Amino acid sequence: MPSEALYQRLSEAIISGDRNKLLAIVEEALREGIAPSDIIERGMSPGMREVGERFARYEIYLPEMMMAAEAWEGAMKVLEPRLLEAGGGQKRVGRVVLGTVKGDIHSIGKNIVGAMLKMSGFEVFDLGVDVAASAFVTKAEEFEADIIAASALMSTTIPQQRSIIEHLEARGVRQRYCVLVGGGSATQEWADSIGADGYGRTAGDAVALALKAVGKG
Ligand code: B12
Repeated sequence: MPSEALYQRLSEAIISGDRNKLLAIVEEALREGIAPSDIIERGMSPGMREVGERFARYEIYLPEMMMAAEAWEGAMKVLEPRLLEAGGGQKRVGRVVLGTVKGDIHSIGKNIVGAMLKMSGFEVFDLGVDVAASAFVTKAEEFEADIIAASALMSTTIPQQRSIIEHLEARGVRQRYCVLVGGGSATQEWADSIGADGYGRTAGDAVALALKAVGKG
């Protein structure tokens, strides 16, 4: 079956929140030789975007959005090890502290960014979700990170990305770290306005920016 049709079916399975169906299509796509990153970015992500749009139009509600997220997480149990395998044997290129900002529990995009960074040879310390700005900074110092990567999906939580930069400035260590921002609410303009070092629309962008930050891009 051509890949486009498979991407379409992956997207539909996310929209319907059907975990078993999604898993079956993911297995099929892997058998067809489609790369795990394409299954995620070209198949599942457009489905999840559509879920968000339907939620915003009140066509679906929180339970449907949760089912879509659960289906996604089920598929990632199969896909994440494959992603890491694809990058196997990479030399350690740098260290990243990653998290979703305070007040925000969206983890899916952050987890993909983490998996893709690991696949590209980064050591990643994932702080999880709902992470205080100060915790990003404390962990970056402890972990001797090169990069702080912060995800924010809501208009109410995006100011937390600026707080991270303010905390770095207050501790006099702003220049020591490359700060990358992303997630549904972030834009390039936003990143520029808060003095971040980079904005990425996709996990692929996150990797490209991170490699550039450690002089490997
Ligand atoms: C799934 C989902 C949920 C799930 C999350 C499950 C989980 N484990 O993550 C659940 C059901 C729990 C949920 C809850 C809520 N949600 Co919600 N959710 C979504 C949805 C549909 C998809 C998000 C997602 O996973 N997308 C797929 C991933 C792959 O995309 P992504 O996160 O954008 O990440 C990619 C890029 O942005 C980038 N990236 C991400 N992070 C980073 C970081 C860096 C450094 C870089 C460089 C790049 C990068 O790379 C990723 C891969 O390409 C979005 C809609 C949307 N379009 O975003 C709404 C959405 C984010 N949610 C929304 C809302 C309102 C809520 C709730 C408040 C609902 C409620 N009434 O309770 C709660 C929030 C609770 C909280 N305090 O956080 C709104 C936010 C509105 C706004 N603009 O402020 C949205 C936009 C829906 C909408 N259109 O209204 N949600």
